[in-house]
Amino acid sequence: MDEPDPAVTESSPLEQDGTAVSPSEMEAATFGMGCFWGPDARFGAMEGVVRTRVGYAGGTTPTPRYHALGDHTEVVHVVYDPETVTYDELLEVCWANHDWASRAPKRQYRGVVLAHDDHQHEVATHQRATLEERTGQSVETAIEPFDQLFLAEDYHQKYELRSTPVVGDELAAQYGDAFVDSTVVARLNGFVAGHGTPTQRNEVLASLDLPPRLLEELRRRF
Ligand code: MHO
Repeated sequence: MDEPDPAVTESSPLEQDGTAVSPSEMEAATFGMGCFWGPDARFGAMEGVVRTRVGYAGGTTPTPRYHALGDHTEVVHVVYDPETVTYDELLEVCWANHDWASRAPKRQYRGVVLAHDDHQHEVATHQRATLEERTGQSVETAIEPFDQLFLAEDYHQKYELRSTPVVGDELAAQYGDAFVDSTVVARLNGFVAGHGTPTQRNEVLASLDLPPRLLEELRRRF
């Protein structure tokens, strides 16, 4: 599969002020940070992130699956609005949330920044150098050009939310195919994992058109 087109969002994502963001203004970022469930939730809760997906990348094996990864690595693929969140900020989150100082025993879990363009490559290289200077430790995380993303199986997408009792199944049913790509679902996935602020949570909950009982259940999980 080719790199997912950032234009394939479930609908025009809304900014805080309610103005729609044009998909053409979106950018994508891809990081390998160990098991992809955690990063999916962490980035999903961030303002400016409009979509998260987990998948396999960074290798050459033609059609990786979870149980036949070949030389690929688990990654999170993030689509974001650069006017709200910068690549620099996403990268900071990447360094802060994976073990960049060690080489993972399995390639499946290696740390890798897959740069989508020269700018991302430069920013990542610069941040890596700064990190090494600041800590005196050498960074084992690789910086490589992004090639393509192979979408992971459905049960890995928004794993934290999907595995939350009752609400996971109900939301998956409510959203259907939009579950994986939805901005709101990405946020909820982050919130059930403990990310986000009370203000963010309330805003998202207030925007949801869901049965009151489901809203109440969700609220209990944050
Ligand atoms: N097997 C590990 C990681 C899963 S991850 C999608 C676990 O169950 O926590 O590689």
